[in-house]
Amino acid sequence: LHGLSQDAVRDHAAQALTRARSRSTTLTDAVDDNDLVRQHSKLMSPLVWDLAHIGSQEELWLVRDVGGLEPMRPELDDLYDAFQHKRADRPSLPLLGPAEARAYVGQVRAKAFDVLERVPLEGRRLTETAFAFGMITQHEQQHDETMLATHQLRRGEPVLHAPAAPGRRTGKLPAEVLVPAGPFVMGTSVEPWALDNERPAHEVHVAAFHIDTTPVTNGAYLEFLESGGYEQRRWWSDAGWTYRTAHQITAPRFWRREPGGWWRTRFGVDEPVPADQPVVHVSFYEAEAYAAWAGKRLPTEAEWEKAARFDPAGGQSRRYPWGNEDPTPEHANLGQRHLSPAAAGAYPAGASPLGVHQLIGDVWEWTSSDFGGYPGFVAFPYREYSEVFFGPEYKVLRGGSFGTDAAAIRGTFRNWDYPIRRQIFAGFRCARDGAPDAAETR
Ligand code: AVJ
Ligand code: FE
Repeated sequence: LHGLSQDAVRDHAAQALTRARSRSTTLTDAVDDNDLVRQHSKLMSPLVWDLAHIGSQEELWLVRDVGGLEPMRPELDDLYDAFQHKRADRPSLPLLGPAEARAYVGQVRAKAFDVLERVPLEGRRLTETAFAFGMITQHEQQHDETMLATHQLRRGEPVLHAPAAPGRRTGKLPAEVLVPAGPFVMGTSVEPWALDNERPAHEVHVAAFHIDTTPVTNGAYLEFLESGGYEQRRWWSDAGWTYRTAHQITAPRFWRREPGGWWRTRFGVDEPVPADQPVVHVSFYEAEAYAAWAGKRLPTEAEWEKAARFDPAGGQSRRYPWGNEDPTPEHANLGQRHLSPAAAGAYPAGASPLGVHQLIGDVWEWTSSDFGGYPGFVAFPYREYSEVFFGPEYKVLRGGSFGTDAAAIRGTFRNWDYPIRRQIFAGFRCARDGAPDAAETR
């Protein structure tokens, strides 16, 4: 960051914001005004709420905080504060209509660009300003993934279109990879756009473990399902069994059994469940049950990050499995370029040095870890970003999905959700303990 000219920093920030806005526009222009204001699921906000909320956060952090400008629409602060109103209650608020919301986000963006033009980008101001613009870019991209999940819950004809995700581009891969015991550096203190919960960098000792080379595919998951996995109590945790019984969960969300086999609905398209793609729309509890059935377990968050970042050659932690360069379309299925996960083995260029594939992109991966702060955690810029969610109710997900933009994912990025959630683009991979090393157990 400090090696770049001020103009380069401004250009990068402006381009990232523009890319996020083009995504928000695609997602909100794809449907008519009725669909924009409607609540497609109690789990989600109306799309028009997400849109104006994106603008409201941008006004708060870029226009008022960084720019020091007067509030544009102070009466909107409460309406679009996610902590004031539950998602289920948002449709009954006096929200901006579609045309007003579009005008508002456009006005905010124009002011944010004025701020970016004139704010001095030197010393500490450089780091702080670059972070604020990065935070708002990621915030918009995160809501774009949320809006994509709303599209998946919407009924009706397909309105989003994209080329099919690639098939396998490797030979047959080994089922698992061994990650050797030893320390690695988890988290980051230097990544400019890293959020508070990814900080600081700290050394973690991880015992040897095996991890699946790819996320668990639909084909593998179907073996669990067809063998009666959903009916057999022994694979499920107590909480998982209570959940699957109370909600009568018998398959991943959006799947249905037809005489000829399993079908799914994906953004309005009905299609046979593709055996070679990672399973998506499963809860943490289903992931946990599958892993038990397979004689394995879910990876801890530290194991997942070591698999994704550890380079045995230098012992250093990489930004991404493939190295330090930002993701390209060859590395990972990100950015809503495809509207589904890609086949296992579709991204050989994105594999880690140890040979673990598709850690970034395709599906968010459930880990066994509760969401919490790293040693030395400091809430920034506000406790409500992550600290208020720390605790056992939330499980950590890693790696991003086909719906996540490259700007909002990296090896250190941490997502979290309730273990019952299935509308997010979540799948998983399994792990198991490695043989204890003689030198380790002495
Ligand atoms: C990190 C995805 C859990 O959507 O609740 C959006 C991101 N924070 N606006 C969420 C977020 C504030 C957050 N997740
Ligand atoms: Fe938000």
